[in-house]
Amino acid sequence: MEIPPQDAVHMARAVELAARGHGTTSPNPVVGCVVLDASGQVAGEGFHAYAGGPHAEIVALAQAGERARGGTAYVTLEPCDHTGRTGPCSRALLAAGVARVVIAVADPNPKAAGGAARLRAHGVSVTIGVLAAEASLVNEEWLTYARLGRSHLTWKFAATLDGRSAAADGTSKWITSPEARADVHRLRAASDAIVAGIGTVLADDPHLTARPPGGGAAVRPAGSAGGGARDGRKAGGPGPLRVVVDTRARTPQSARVLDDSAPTLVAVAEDTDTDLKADLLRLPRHEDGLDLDILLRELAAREIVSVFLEGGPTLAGEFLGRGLVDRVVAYVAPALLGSGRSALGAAGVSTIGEIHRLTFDEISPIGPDIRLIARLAPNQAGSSDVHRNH
Ligand code: AOF
Ligand code: ZN
Repeated sequence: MEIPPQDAVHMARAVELAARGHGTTSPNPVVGCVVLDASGQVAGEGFHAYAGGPHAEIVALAQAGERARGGTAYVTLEPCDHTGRTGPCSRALLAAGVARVVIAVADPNPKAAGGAARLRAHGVSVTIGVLAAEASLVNEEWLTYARLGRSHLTWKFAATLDGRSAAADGTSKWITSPEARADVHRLRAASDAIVAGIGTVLADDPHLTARPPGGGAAVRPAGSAGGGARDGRKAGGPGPLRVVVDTRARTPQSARVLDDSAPTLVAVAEDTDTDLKADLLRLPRHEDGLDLDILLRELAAREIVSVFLEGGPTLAGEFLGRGLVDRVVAYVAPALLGSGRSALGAAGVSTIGEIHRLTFDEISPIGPDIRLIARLAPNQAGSSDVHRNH
């Protein structure tokens, strides 16, 4: 079948609309929709803004009204066929009399999938796969969560040009600029959880809260064309969940991460004996630490779609070595140390053939520093047809 050239134009607009939901839709996907009338004029646009709110298709159809009849709908994710928090979009598209539906990515959520089949069964012409790569990138976090049944993980670090995150004596304050640190707070605010290891908690006593300048612009790094400044995820809520990876429960009761500014989970080994007063998540052991794959599955079960991993190098190396890092955000300062701790600890590489290769998505100046965003090869951590259990 010949794909009309305007399909790419309208789907690109739908991807742009989807990006407006970044940081606020969790645990739902970001989705955008454009509806054309029968003559090919844009009649309605919409995006999904928050879980429980109307789906993108419903917003666009409401704007189009009667003009949708005989028209075409472009959607970045297959229309749902289920009644969840809201009703099925497949039926809404049928009721509106839309003649053609163009979809970028099929819905991996088994509860909601089936919209394309229902539309076809009712005589609607359905095209799937237009701008699938772009639509996958914009919805990367949710697709990882829905396909693999684990949270999507972004590892962030700050380092000197020679890749060091602390000086020889362990001091590490302010390697990067205030602008870079403000940017980190924006990325934290757009995440569902912030994870750190016990080493970082003992060394730095961080709050691990999101304190974005101006109170909460959730801006996502990659593929975020048109991603706008919106209120932070779960606006008005307590902010991202804080998670400490702490096999032997060494978190001091007085640690800032246990204050009441946001909820906190302390992940400890199943067999750790402790009287720490905190929400404990008991996990099986794996080698010297915890089973991090199970950690990300447990977080997904709590509807944590996106995880922001900060500190320290040992924990980052373990996640990377287990194939659990999806995206890397590096803040690199124009400074040199020559000695001191490197940003990344052992990551399962003993010979050059085992190197972790990434591709750069974005290179941007942030104040005097640069921010590099890179990703691991897609689906390196698992097969794309593993479905999440709801
Ligand atoms: C969205 N927004 O625009 C579309 C979605 O709980 P519900 O009723 O909001 O349904 C959520 C599921 O619906 C979601 O996991 C996805 O599979 C499907 N499509 N979801 O949140 C949208 N089109
Ligand atoms: Zn829907």
